Amino acid sequence: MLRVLDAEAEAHLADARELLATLSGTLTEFGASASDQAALATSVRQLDERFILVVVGEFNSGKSAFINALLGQDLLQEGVTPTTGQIQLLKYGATVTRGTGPDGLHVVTAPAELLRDVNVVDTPGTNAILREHERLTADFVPRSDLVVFITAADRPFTETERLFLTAIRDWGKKIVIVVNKVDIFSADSEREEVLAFVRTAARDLLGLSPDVLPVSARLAQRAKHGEPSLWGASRFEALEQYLRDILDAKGRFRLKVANPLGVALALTARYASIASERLTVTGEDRQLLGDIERQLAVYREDLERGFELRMAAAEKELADMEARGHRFFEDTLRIGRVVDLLNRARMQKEFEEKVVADAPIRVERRVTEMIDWLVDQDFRQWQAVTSKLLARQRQHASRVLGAPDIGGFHDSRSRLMDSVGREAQRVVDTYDRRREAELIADQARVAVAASAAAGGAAVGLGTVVTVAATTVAADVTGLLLASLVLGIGFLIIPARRRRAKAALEEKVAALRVRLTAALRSEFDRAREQSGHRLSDAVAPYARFVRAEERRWSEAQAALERLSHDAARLIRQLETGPANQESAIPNG
Ligand SMILES: Nc1nc2c(ncn2[C@@H]2O[C@H](COP(=O)(O)OP(=O)(O)OP(=O)(O)O)[C@@H](O)[C@H]2O)c(=O)[nH]1
Ligand SMILES: [Mg+2]
Repeated sequence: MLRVLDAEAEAHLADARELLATLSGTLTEFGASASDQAALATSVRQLDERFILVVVGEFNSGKSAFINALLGQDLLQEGVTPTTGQIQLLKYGATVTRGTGPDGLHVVTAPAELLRDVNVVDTPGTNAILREHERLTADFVPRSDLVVFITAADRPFTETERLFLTAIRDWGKKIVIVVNKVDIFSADSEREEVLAFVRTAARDLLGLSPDVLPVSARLAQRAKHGEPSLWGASRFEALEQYLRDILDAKGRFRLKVANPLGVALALTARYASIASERLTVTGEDRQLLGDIERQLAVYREDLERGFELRMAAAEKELADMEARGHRFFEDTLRIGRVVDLLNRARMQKEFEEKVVADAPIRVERRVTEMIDWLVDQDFRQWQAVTSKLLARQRQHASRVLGAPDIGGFHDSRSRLMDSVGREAQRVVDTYDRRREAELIADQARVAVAASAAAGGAAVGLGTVVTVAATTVAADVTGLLLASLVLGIGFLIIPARRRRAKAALEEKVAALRVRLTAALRSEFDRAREQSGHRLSDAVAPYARFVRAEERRWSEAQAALERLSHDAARLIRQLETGPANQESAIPNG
């Protein structure tokens, strides 16, 4: 059970426990891996357990020999080849016993003073051949309160040791480096050279300067077993003093509480980086959605401009017809042609041939072109959106390959993108431009005919134009006839001509208004529909991106707060109550 030294220490402990509980909740909420959650839970549980000092380092560096020397007993097997194959937990006992603990660890008990306050753990050495040994050790590190890292003076700081230190440094453990086997040096300068080398390497690797202590475990063992003269050369006195200093009740409290906080720091950093990776993804997704949105806006503008142009072409056909009408009236409505004028049927036929001519067909063709173009534009939009979605999916898929998918984010995201992309692709694949065009054309015809008061029947556009134009012919010729019959033709012909032209202008203008209005409203409707269909298609993806973005930025903020609090608590522990208050005796 962790000894609480005073009220302030108690407060720190309570703060730490609260923070750890909050972090645990946050990790659960964001789907942290089971092993990370277990690591946190273990480190919290450890607050109530005995202090654990773990000895790690490359095989043959003398870890077992170091522990034997420290405890003054030959408890552990030593050897020149990889020797320790299991985690060995050493704890206090009145006699030496060996057995297996409930968690499968080898447990050795011994009557050694140090073991009254501290459990010591010997670990299999790290090296490139026995990966399994290394994993056992790495897995055990989160459970420790203090890590004694042993490197051999004859092979100081090997590559494996560097890699191992890198792997464990994020757990935020206090690490002490021991350079063992310093008895191999014949000159002090050689030893100092190695120590300087190890200090620099450790600082480069850990970003801080851990304590580095030189010892000879072999000489210390011999000193404790009847050759006291070797004690000085073993340099063990300084090491034992160092351990006594940091492992008194205050020191143990500090390290104990700092330990789960270190784990908390490591986990908050890990998940903050996951959150920021998620936010990068959702940020890019949002950019893509913005791209699509902008593209749709440009598309709408293009449609608008294109519509105006195409509408102008249709109107030009009407204007041409009007111009032909003017010429016709100029040529026809004159005194010399009075006899012709009296033949109403002939006049009308001539008007239709010369003025109306192929205007209905041409207008109809223009409108058909317009609709085809509209449908084509719609199709292109689908293609563009689809290819954007597919490209994003490919780009992303290649990046997340093999990365752990915390909370199933990538999984559900790619499933969603898949279905959205597939749906868009399906639209593209089955897009029937002919049919789409016919639908719009039909509706346009109905609209034009209805506005032309043609009884709502779906007559062709050409028919509408024909009807309008021939009504002009009928009206004009009808008026003329009446005047001519009265015998005052020569007086009224110029006036009639003017009126005929005006009537034609009026009719054509009315026709133009009807045509434009009907086509405009049909066009607007088709455009809206196409826009909606496209945005509906990407809507689920957009919703997902918004929700995930919110979720992960909340996670990021929560983790940042927790990390900040953990760092503050660790600082307080370092400078806080344990330094001011009187120590309570060990027990
Ligand atoms: N010269 C010298 N040799 C030592 C010293 N300490 C240990 N050795 C020797 O180094 C070899 C390895 O020692 P161990 O204690 O078995 O090393 P270990 O780190 O536990 O090795 P593994 O269990 O295989 O990981 C043994 O032959 C020890 O006798 C020392 O201080 N000086
Ligand atoms: Mg060993």
